Amino acid sequence: MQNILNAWFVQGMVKATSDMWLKGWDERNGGNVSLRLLDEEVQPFAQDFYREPRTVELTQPAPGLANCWFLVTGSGKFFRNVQLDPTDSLVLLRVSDDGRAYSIYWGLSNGGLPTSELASHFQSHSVRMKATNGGDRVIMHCHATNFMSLSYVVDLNAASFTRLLWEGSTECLVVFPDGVGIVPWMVPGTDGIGDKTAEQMASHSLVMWPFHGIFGAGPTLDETFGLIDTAEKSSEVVVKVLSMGGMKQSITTPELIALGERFGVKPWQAALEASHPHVA
Ligand code: 2HA
Ligand code: ZN
Repeated sequence: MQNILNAWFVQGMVKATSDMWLKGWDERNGGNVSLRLLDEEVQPFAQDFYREPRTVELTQPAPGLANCWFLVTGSGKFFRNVQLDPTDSLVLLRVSDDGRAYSIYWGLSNGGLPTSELASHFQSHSVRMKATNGGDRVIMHCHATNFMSLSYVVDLNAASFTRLLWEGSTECLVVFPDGVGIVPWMVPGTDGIGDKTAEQMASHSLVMWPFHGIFGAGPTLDETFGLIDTAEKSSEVVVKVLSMGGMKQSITTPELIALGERFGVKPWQAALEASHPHVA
């Protein structure tokens, strides 16, 4: 029998959170990650489950996630400490039959609850599961520094912001052809911001929370980390470019179209057509 600490999903979560900490995206208890798991993936570790799982009501029912398993970061836990004590920092939970509650099967060894952003995660999982035919299994939130910096200086318009990031690095259009959605500033940790985030997740794999951070969705921890890393890299380039006085030249619309054709992706039309005020 294998120890759950060696499971690919616990090891993967340790790596993702440690890398995110090292990137400087997750100060203190900033950030949260959830990974949807299949019954056959978790059952081999059932000997490590609590005999009497603790059950907690959801603030908002999630019928679309009934019986789904999730590995989630714990509320108030520091990403820099996940690698030191995964059993305290992470939680393996299962949504109930009726989608109104969840039960804690492993983790949070000193008590506590899953991330305060569970509403945003669950609502986004429901939407992304449908949008990708079950392909997306990860929701990741962090305070990516350059990405959130840009929210103070750009127009908070999803199409023009997407266009700006596509121009900030040639690979961006290929990595996130559906662009970046934006929600208004809202109080975090609420069902309301969860609703708005999930609404954007219907058509974008990335969502900006202005003056706060980013939400990303993807099929694996690696892919979702890479998605956010790519948006953050482009944001860093754009921050440097703006700091040096702005763009003198950039990738053109026909060049963006050619890029999409070469790599077989369909870029978000509104962003292709958008302009942004940053080219000199
Ligand atoms: O978990 O990042 O948005 C702390 C946060 C809240
Ligand atoms: Zn946050």
